[in-house]
Formats: sequence, structure tokens, C-alpha cells
Amino acid sequence: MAWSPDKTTVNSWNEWDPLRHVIVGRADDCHIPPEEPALDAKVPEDSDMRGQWGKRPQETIDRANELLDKFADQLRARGVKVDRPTPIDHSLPVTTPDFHTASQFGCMPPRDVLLTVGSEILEATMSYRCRWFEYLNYRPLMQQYWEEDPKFRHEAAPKPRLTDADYHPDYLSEKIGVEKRLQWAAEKFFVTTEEEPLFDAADVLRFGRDLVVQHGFTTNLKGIEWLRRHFPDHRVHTVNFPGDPYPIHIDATFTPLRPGLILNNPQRRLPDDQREMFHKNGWEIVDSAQPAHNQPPPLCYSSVWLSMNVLVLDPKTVCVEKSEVYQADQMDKLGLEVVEVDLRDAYAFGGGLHCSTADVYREGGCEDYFP
Ligand code: DAV
Repeated sequence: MAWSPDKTTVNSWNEWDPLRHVIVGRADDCHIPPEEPALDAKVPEDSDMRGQWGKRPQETIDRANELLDKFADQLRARGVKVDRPTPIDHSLPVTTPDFHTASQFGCMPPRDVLLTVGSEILEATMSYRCRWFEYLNYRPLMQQYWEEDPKFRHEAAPKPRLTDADYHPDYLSEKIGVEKRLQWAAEKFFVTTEEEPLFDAADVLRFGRDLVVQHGFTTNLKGIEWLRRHFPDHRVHTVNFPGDPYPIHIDATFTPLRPGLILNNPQRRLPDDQREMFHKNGWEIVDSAQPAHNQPPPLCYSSVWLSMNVLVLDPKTVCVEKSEVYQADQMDKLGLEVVEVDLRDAYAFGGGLHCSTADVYREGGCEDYFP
């Protein structure tokens, strides 16, 4: 499985082995989608995003693209090959026999849509109606990889129907309140129902033979069961973080840095009974540093915890957002070299450094870290 810059090889089994080839998203034509059940449940009740939708202001798109381009250049300068998606027209509606929504989302962040496991890239079902066609932004790359790599497995999970039966109406009232949300999260009562398998790729962390998947708003138990049946050679583990009132995507909550070391968001602690596999195998789970900001930037879906949404380049090197000084300091103390990346003005487009990327090639094979 030798790597060459001229011809794609798809291979990535975990979040930390040396990164050689990656996809970085684009902010072009990104929209704030109209209201829909799964999205409404995620937008905090006091958010500046409530009640507005349409194309994002062009100057914010241009600024985010400038930062994403620079991030891509920084990666290239470190020897990482970088591909970029081809944006489709996100102003177009999504209409299927089962639902209609008036616009799409964007081609950020790729991590939400594409799950790379070994030589496979799997397009997730997604759970938002506005993201139903998002995989199309990446199809030109998938076709290219297919041509260049005879071992590449391009897979797509069954497209969900996303009728109203997929969403609990309880989550749709205007003011639920954080207390109620925390209680529901602890009870594992989320906005998505068990009507059909649903998952976003960013709810999955790869640890070689083991996949760790967050059950929450964007991934239901049937989605996790689908992954289990789809990857029969893997062990698939379900995790929950009851401290998170808006549990969407695992990568601002639980961040493996190298074999044996994981950062955990101190407000979203992994419950003790779910720590066993890590502790039994000598893995350390440490609280992440505090974010440097009290508020997310304007029109942002994500929380301030994008501070820990880092991209590991190899077990000794990690990209940290430039303003996240506490996170950078912690990395330094943990013995990692920090590469500062200016990306905060792109957060509103769907996330931080890990979100904004999707793996194509990391060195190394499928190891068993939890024998
Ligand atoms: O903390 O808002 C953001 C994760 C984005 N992929 C959060 C989760």
C-alpha cells in the first residue's frame, strides 16, 4: 500500500497516524438552511441563528474560504496532499417523494459526510434534510479516487427517508430549556427516533479495529447497528456524553491524540461504565483545556468547544486553532508539537480543524488497541 503523491491510495484506520492525503472543505455558496426538525433541535434557544435562513453573507464566505485555502497551503507545506470538493448549487431545494426543504447546507464540513475506514470511504446517511445531497460535492473526488486506486471501496449508506417519523415532536417546541435537554440527553432521548438507520460520519471515531460511535441527535441506535453490520471485522462501541444538551458529532467532545491518550470535554464526561475498555488497555482519558472564548462566532451552529476539534498530523504533531491558547498550551505539556492554524472565522460554516477535513491516506494499518 505504498503512498505516492501522483496517484491516490485510500487508507486510513485511525485519527492519529501520519497524515499524507486529506480533503479540506470549501465555504462556497454555503446556506443557513430553512427550519427543519433535526436542525432546530441543535440551534441553541438564544442563538442569533434562530428564525433566519438564506445564503450566508458573501463577505463571510470569502473570509472562510481565505482561511480554508491557507489551511490547505499549510498542510501542503508539511507534505500533505490536499484535495478540495466541487461545490454544487446549494440554493437548490431538496425534494424527494417524502420531504421538501427549500435549500441545502454547503460543502463544509467534509468530516460530517465521509467516513474513511481502511480503503473504504463511506457516505453517511446524514440526518438533516438539507444535507441529503451533500455527498454530491465530493463525487468528483470519489470518481477520481475510484479511477486511480484499484482497491478503493466507494460506499454509500442507504439514503434515509427523513419523514416526520424520524423526529420526536417533543424537541420542536420553541423553548425547552437546557435543564430539560440535559435530562433528555441523560435518558438518551434525542430528537431523532429509531424509525430507520441514521448516522453522520462525524459521530464516529476510528481506533483501528474499534469504532467508537456517539449516540445522539445525528446518529441513532439503528445507525450504529447499521455500521456494525457494515463493518463486520470491527468492534463497534456506542458512547454517550450526558453533559451535552445538544449532542451532535463526537469531535468536540472526545479527541484521541495518539495511542493511549484521549482528550475529553470536561462538561461532557464519558460515563464511568463506558471507560472500561480504555482503562483496561492502559489508555488515559484527560480533561481538555478550557476554550479561549465565551461565545462561538456569529451565525455558528457549534459550541465554544471547537477548541478541542484538533487535527492530528502524526502522534507528535497536532494542528490547533490559533486563538485557542489554552488548548495549545495543554498540547505542548502533553509533548505534542503545535501547528497554529487561523480558522475561527470559518467556524460558522460547520466546525473546526477536524470537521473541516476528511482523511484519504494515513500511514499504517489496522491495529488492535484494545485486545
Ligand atoms: O460542541 O457544538 C460541534 C461538532 C462539529 N462537528 C459542538 C459540536
